[in-house]
Parts: sequence; C-alpha cells; structure tokens
Amino acid sequence: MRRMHGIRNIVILTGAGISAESGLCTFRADDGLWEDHRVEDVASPAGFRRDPGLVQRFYDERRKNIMAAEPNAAHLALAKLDEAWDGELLIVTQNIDDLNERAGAKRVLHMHGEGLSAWCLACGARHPWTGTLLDGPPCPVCGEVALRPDIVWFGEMPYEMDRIFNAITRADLFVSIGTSGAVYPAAGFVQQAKSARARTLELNLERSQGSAWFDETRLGPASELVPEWVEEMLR
Ligand code: BJW
Repeated sequence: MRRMHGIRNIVILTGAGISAESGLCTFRADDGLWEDHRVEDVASPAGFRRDPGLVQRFYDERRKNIMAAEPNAAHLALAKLDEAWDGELLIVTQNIDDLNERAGAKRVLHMHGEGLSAWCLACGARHPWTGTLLDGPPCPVCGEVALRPDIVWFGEMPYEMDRIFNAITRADLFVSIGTSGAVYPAAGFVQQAKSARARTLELNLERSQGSAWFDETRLGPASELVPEWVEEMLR
C-alpha cells in the first residue's frame, strides 16, 4: 500500500501510543499508568462510587500531566494532514489529552472523553477544567458539588458512536495509530472498516491484538511512522 491512490475519505483512530513520546504513559505497558491501581478502581463507575477521592486524585494528577506535555511529531503531522486534506477526515482519539488540538488539528473526536473537562452529575453540564476536583468545587452552572472527570469509564457508552460509525462507513482508508486493540468498541472499528471496503493500515510499535485485520502494518515509533505516512498522502 505504499502509494495510496483513489483515497478521499479518511478515518484515523489513535490510542495512547501516539502520545507516549510526549511523556504520557500508555495503559498496558510494564511501566503503565495502571501499575499502582486496579483498572476497575479508577476507570469504572463502581470504582468511583466506592472511593471518589481516589479517582479524583488520580485524574487530578493526569490533568497536570496532560497540561505539562507537548505535542510530538506525530500530532503535528496529523494536524498538517487535517489542514491540507480536502476530502473527509476524522481523527477519532481514545486519548483524553488535547495534544492533537494543541498541534492544530480541528477534525478531532474524543470518544473516551477529555481530561480537561468536568461533568456535573447533578445538572449534566460539561465544563472546560484545568484545576482540581478532589477539593469538591461547585458546578459553575447549578452550584452543586457533583463534578466528576468527563471520561468514559468501563461499562459506559463512548461519545458520538453514530458519527464515528457513519464516518467509517464512508471511509476509503482507515488508519490505526498506537492502540493495542484491547478495548471495545474501538477495537472493532477495523472490522467495520473492512466491511465498508476501506483499506486498512496499522502504525504501531508492536502489532495490536487485531493486527490480522489490517491490509498493512508498519512497525516503529509514531513520531517517525506518522510523519512518513502523512508525507506519502500529501505527495
Ligand atoms: C506505540 C508507542 C509509540 C507504545 N509509537 N505506538 C468482553 C469482550 C468485549 C468487550 C467487553 C468485554 N467485557 C467488557 C467489554 C466492554 C469494554 C471492554 O472493551 N473491555 C475490555 C477490557 C475487554 N468496553 C467498554 O466498557 C466501553 N464501553 C462500551 O463497550 O459500551 C457499550 C457499547 C456497546 C456497543 C457499542 C458501543 C458501546 C468503554 C471503554 C472505556 C475505556 N476507557 C479507558 C479509560 C478512560 C480514559 C483514560 O482514563 O485515559 O480508555 S481504558 C483505556 O484503554 C483508555 C484507552 O483509551 C483505552 C485503549 O487503550 P490504548 O490507547 O489502546 O492503550 P494501550 O496502552 O492498551 O496500548 C498502547 C499501544 O501503543 C500499544 O499497542 C503499543 O505498542 C503502542 N505504542 N509506544 C507507536 N512510541
């Protein structure tokens, strides 16, 4: 798939691997961020009910890390593609960081929520949020002390699934970058893309769990593979 002819509509799925070289930990690596916590303790509604302080502290720390990180060459390359590509393009990210946006990308969808957003369980309002939540700040709209991280936890429905499925159905090319393929529904997107007769390309440090579904896999760091691929697309 070295030269990609006849491509107009592109869907790009990104995971933690694209932000690894910006210093943000991946989930399932040995030095992964879940190391000191069981996943169900910090990324599930049941874990939040059981120990809200633990979860708020965990995401307060993640929020600080996100703000301290900088976009890397892979984010910058996707932003360049977004700017230059006149066909349909959607960057569906599982990541809660804002590094795509800070690199300049516009067509970004956060299917697992955003680290720099807070969601009020009392009135449903969502707010941009850079401070802490552990100290129980009131909701700026209703005043209740009921804010939680605006993150999709296990068992919760990811955001904008209809928009994602529609984009994949129209895609000529589906590209997966830096995701292990361990978490659904994102892990199933490649199969949906194949059913829609899109070409499928994986860019990853190592093969993902769904690697066999891809027409082509390129292995290496995102900061090298993504700029190379973007240059091919814009040549
Ligand atoms: C590099 C690199 C470099 C490293 N360069 N690459 C049994 C079967 C099937 C499904 C289920 C099941 N039991 C339960 C489920 C459903 C469940 C699920 O999938 N569970 C699995 C554990 C099996 N899913 C859900 O509950 C989801 N909701 C749901 O299904 O709703 C119902 C529904 C039905 C039908 C349609 C639609 C919906 C919700 C999932 C929520 C996930 N939330 C998390 C945490 C929140 C975000 C946060 O706190 O940050 O999201 S979990 C965590 O995993 C996070 C990530 O977004 C997600 C994916 O991880 P990712 O990004 O792939 O990271 P890693 O670490 O796994 O992989 C990193 C990759 O990078 C590796 O491949 C490396 O090689 C690579 N890499 N350095 C390039 N430099």
